[in-house]
Formats: sequence, structure tokens, C-alpha cells
Amino acid sequence: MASPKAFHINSPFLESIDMSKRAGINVYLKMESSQPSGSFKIRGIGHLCQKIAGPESKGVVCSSGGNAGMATAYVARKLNIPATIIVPSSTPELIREKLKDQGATVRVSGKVWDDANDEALRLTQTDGLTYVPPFDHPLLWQGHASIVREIKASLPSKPGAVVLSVGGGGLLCGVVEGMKEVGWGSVPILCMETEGADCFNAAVKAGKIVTLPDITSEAKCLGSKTVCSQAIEYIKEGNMNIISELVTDQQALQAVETFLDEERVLVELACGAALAAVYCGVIQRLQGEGRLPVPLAGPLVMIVCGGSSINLAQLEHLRKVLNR
Ligand code: PLV
Repeated sequence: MASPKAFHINSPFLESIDMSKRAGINVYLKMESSQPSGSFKIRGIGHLCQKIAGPESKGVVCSSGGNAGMATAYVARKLNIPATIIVPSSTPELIREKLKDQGATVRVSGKVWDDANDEALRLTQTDGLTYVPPFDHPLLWQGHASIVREIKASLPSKPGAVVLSVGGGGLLCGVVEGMKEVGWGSVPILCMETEGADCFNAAVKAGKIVTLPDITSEAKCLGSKTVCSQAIEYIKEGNMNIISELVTDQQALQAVETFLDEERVLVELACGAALAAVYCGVIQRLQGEGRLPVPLAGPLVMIVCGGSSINLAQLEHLRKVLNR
């Protein structure tokens, strides 16, 4: 049987002259901000829902900082099944409205994503809803791996490094799978988080899963208190060159603003964390420390993960909260 049509698009892959000038090497942008749901999440969630949420499903329930919910609501609408999205109170009103516009039922539970997830799991028991996890499931990673296949089809040579943001680690696991599949196992992956939403960095430092006491970063879509265990397994296996780095919320915000100014695209703080790797000189610093080769063996690929929790008013709000 032919596989069902995917929900995601083959996203634009653009060379950035401005970023290349800054990084001193060719930089390419994989524009996941162009996906129908506003972020890469639709790749994995589309794939997962096609596999586990058939027409007989009573509906899907997803716990989300926002973007996994957007992907779930979009896919459920296309599959003609009801979607319930549980968000924490830290998820901005802006995205709650967008979720409703996608036809989803939105409920607020707890302060951070982990609280919302407890409620989503409860609803699978009480209401028989199909659980859609935002980052911790092999089917999600399989779906996200399509990003790497698309990049491979567009790039003449191996990248020198791939940069991405880490929340719960689903994007990272998908990119690792994809890179193994296309023979890019030796290409370094630079994982970016913000201080205060740094569950992966904390786990890498500790050599084991760590649960953060709280999420203090404004990058709420990176705000899982615990990273998925597979992400740490890749570190323990030691076969891939995975580097974990942090930036401040202020640096992520500055990256969002510079990206808007230079590339004319508005993304979330969660995505700004990855962009800050170039704008705040993290790449050069790592090269100086001998942790990335000089020069890189190929172009730098930035996964512009996107995000729908942003507009000009939200940008203004973040500027105020972060004193910029
Ligand atoms: N956001 C998840 C988890 O939130 C969500 O529910 O939407 N960039 C953007 C724009 C994101 O929305 C996310 C995840 C990430 C990056 C990180 O992806 P992950 O979780 O697969 O590492 C709490």
C-alpha cells in the first residue's frame, strides 16, 4: 500500500549571506518556520498520528508548550478527529487562540509543560484519548528525520556542523537518526538551549538524566524539566559528536531580532537559541576551544525550528520582561 501523504512540506533551504559573513563560512537555513503548523513538529507528529490515530480514535490529546499542540491540532483537523491540547499557564494567550482557531479544545493545567503532561496522561485514562507526546517517541523521531533527508538532497557536500535547539530532545533524536541514515554520523551537532530551560545540558554534565527544579527561561517551548532518555543514550554511546551549549534569554532574543532584521522572518525565542550560535559567536568560541574544527569541513546548517508563539506584541513583551 502506498504510504499516506505527509502533512509537512519540503521546507525551503536557503543560503544566508549575512550569517555566512558573520560565521566566516557558508551558512544554510532549513526553514522549518515555513511548515503549515509553524514549526518542525508537524513532521514527527504527522507521522505518529498517521500510525496511531486512525479514524476509530476518540481523539488525540497532546501536552505542549505550544508548537507540538499546533502540529497536533493541524493534523487532527486534516484527519477529521478531535484534538485536545493541554498547555501550562506559561504558554502565551496568543498561541492558545491559534490552537482554538485550528479547531482544538484547549485546557490550561499547571505552571510548566511537565504539569500539563500529567493532565494529558490522565485524560488518556479517563476519556480514552490517544496520547500524542511532544518529543519522546520513536515515531516522532522517525518523522523528524525527514529534515535530514531533505537537507542531503539539497546540499552538494556533507555539512561542517548542524545547529539545532533542544527542548525535550525530540528534534535532536530525529536529526541523529536522519544523520546516521544518510551517512553523516561524523558531522558535529551543536545543541542549543537557554539558561533556565537547560535540561539537556544539565544531563550531559551529570552523565545521566536530571530533572530541573523549575523552568526560569522565557523560552517556554524549550521548557521541559527532563530531557528524553534517548538523547542521553546518544551521548553515552559516544558515536556522534554532540555538543551542548547554552545562551541567555537576552542572547536568544537578540538573535530573534537580528534574524527578523536580516532574514525578514520572525521566530520564537526557542529558535533564537539556535540562531544565537552564529549571532553570539558560539561557533567561533568552540573553534577557539578546539571543540569544532577550523575550518569546518563543510557549510554550517542551521535548523530554523520556527514557532508560533510570537508576534510583534509578544516580541515587545519579551523585550520588557528581559530588560532590553
Ligand atoms: N516545543 C515543545 C515542547 O515544549 C512543544 O510542546 O511545542 N523549537 C520549537 C519552536 C519548539 O516548539 C520546540 C519544542 C523545540 C524547538 C525543541 O524541540 P524538542 O522538544 O523536540 O527538543 C515544552
